Amino acid sequence: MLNAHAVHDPQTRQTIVRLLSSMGSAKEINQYLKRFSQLDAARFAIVKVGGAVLRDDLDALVSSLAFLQDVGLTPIVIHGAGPQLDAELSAAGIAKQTIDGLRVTSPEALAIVRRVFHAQNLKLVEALQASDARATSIVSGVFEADYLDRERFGLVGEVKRVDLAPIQASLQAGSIPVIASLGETIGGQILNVNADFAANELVQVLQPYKIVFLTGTGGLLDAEGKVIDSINLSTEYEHLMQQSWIEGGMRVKIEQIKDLLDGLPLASSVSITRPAELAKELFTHKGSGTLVRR
Ligand code: X2W
Repeated sequence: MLNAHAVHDPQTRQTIVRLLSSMGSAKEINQYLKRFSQLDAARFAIVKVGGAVLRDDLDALVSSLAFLQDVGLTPIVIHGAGPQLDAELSAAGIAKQTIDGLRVTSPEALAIVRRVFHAQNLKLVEALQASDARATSIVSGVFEADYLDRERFGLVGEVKRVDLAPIQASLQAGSIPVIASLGETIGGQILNVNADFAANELVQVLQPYKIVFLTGTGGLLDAEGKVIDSINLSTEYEHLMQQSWIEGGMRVKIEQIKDLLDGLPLASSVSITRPAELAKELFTHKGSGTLVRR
């Protein structure tokens, strides 16, 4: 299934190039459009959106995603809700406890986790629809999970299997699948799944061309706090990991991206950028955030 029928129409293509002309040359934009339009719909892009982006940058997120749909490309969106969960759980008097960055989730907390995930999912879907984009809310039926370690984490899931049916149905209708990172056991118990982990599982199954992490920082930052343009893991990984300025969180992130890319075709790449710069990152050589290749 080709997803980019609109991109094949010369008039649409001209309009797109005009819209993007402030970002790059017509030649390069056309090159990218052509490449993306030749991919199977499910293999174009997986876009991970953190809860902080849903809170702080919803308008830019919605217009960037709607723009992709206008040009005939349908990204798969998976989102978290970390800061919203912090706020709602704290309001309910539930103290935050994390182990290795994962939220220990009691039955009492899970009820709130579910409610918040559903609310955040609907917020994004409704905002997309209000911008005339087609989007489908998917809050269950994708991630079959098992308890990560019930003793330590409580109701936290580790993804065991990904069911693509709901995603494929949405893509076939030309609608952006908007997926919450909730899992369920075979027995039907809902579990809290870290959104980066869930995104990585989706990536392994779908093997997309582009993996995009949308963040507020706009990329990985160097010692001076400037966005690093690109990282070529095959030549730079060892050197980069020896740098003293790479602190813990960033080190983990780079390791995770390396693991992710190791399982993908060489042509696939990871981009970390901010919502407003998504098109620039996808359609120009220069890009906007940090591009990581292997
Ligand atoms: C995460 C799920 C939300 C998430 C949590 O409870 O915070 C676990 O830690 P962001 O905004 O993408 O960080 N789950 C088990 O990952 O959201």
